[in-house]
Amino acid sequence: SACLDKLNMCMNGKHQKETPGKEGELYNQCTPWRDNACCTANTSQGAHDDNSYLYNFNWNHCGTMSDACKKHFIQDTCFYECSPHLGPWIQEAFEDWRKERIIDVPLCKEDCERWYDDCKNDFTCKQNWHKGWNWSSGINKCPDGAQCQKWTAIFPTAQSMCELIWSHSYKYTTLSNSSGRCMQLWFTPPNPNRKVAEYYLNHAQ
Ligand code: FOL
Repeated sequence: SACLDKLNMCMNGKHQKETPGKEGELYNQCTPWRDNACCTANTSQGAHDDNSYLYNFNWNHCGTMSDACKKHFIQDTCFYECSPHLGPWIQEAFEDWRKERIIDVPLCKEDCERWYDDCKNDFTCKQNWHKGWNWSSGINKCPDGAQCQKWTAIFPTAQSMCELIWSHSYKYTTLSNSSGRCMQLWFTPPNPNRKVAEYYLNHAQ
């Protein structure tokens, strides 16, 4: 394979492109990545759909997810699928549906706190949304024994949500957007995350 540029690469997940590059028409919340993206236009569209073809994932597994909450999951999907600057946190995954995953990406406090705040009146039945669902209908439903509960009963803190929901894709930090030491889900171009990746690449984690 080509020489690996850890500051500009795509993870070998399920939908990411092989190499990052310009995309003319990314959809809605994914548009900030269009200058340099690991997602295609189709993937960016899918990021906005309920039960989308990406993972058939059902956000509404405990009643309809609020729009305020859902917008953060859409942004997380854009970040996960489109980011070309995750190199320092990419590791081998031992799952059937992807070869690589991200671990402990330092997430800016603002992004995690607002995400939690906008979801705290919603409901869910599980802490880890990667594993253990009932897929018998084709989309994920709560498995036997997992009751729908208030968000705050499942995730007592913003940190628990950000770290546990995608099995430690993210690490909670108390760093703010302006620190240049944490990754932002929400930004206006140019993508501020390249410099953050550069920093962590040069500083042992
Ligand atoms: N966002 C972030 N930030 N990190 C991620 O790792 C991530 N992953 C997804 C979406 N956004 C993300 C993908 N989500 C299954 C469930 C969720 C999912 C992908 C796949 C799923 O099929 N779960 C099965 C187990 C599959 C297996 O591990 O073999 C299950 O038991 O529910």
